[in-house]
Amino acid sequence: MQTKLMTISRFIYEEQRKYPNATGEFSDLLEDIAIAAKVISHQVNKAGLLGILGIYGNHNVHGEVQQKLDVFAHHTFIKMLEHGGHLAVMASEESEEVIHLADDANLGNYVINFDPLDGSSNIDANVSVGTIFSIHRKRSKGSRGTIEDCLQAGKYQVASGYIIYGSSTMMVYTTGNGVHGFTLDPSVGEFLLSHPYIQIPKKGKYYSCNEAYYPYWDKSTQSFINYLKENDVTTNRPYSLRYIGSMVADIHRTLLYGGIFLYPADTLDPKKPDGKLRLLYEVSPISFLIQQAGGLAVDGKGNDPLEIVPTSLHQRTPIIAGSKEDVEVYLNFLRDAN
Ligand code: P6P
Repeated sequence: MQTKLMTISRFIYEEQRKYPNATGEFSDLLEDIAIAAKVISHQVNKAGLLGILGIYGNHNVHGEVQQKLDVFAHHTFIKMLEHGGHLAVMASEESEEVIHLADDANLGNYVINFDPLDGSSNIDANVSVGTIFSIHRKRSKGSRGTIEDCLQAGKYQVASGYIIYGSSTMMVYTTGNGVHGFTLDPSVGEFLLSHPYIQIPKKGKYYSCNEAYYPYWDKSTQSFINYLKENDVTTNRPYSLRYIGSMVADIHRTLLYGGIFLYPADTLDPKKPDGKLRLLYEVSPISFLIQQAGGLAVDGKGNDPLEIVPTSLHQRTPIIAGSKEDVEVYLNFLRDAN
């Protein structure tokens, strides 16, 4: 049965009506994100045609070469959000320090941490990339937010989500009342509700990780991966490996098809003792969303990543996330090892 035709604006408004005291500020912020997503989607989808592929030349805070689209997405997000009057401060993967709003910007009560174009090293190969965002309420006293407003534990998020720029552009987000997916209809320029109340399958048949780093992983993670590859039809093994190397794409498939995504700590690699993914704008928002979809998300010690109190904007955290039963098997291996 066709779900009723509902735009993201209508959906956000209907959700807001459930909260009679809502001012509409949060709704407007979500709408601004959807507009920014359309602008970035338009640019990403024509990237190969405009000669804007290729290396921008600068390096971001992690020493990674900035792709032109990375820079475009970063500036677009800031430009589309800073004058809406809903934000007090922002943090971006592409900026070493927090981003204070323009002097003439109206200030609001929310804070956004975002990865403007995750997976961007794949852009030239036309692989799906994505934007990831995490929203908190401002806690500091002053009207202009501070870095402390960005460094809140993930359990205090009021919303998180991603936009995936793939065969179609989708915006998937949660505000703590389930996970909902909207597909962009380019013919009308609207995000339409296509995946209401997404629930991740209890168990999957895919595992998703970069096995090249297997030698660097702890013993329990190595044993878990070996377990998934053993032949045992009673437990639907061996699993299949699906790894795109673009977190939003790997997570989107895991959310819809089930299975488990892992970016463990590379314990033997001094460059990545806490893995590669960043807590504020990758691990926290994705963990919140996976948990809201009925899945499980843990860090390398089996703890809830949403409990971690961040100490720096770009700190990294291992993440193991996906179908509840698959992550529970991982946790059993972790407990058996300790
Ligand atoms: P590796 C992309 O560069 C990214 O930040 C994530 O999107 C992705 O999950 C990960 O890095 C891939 O890292 O080490 O497998 O290349």
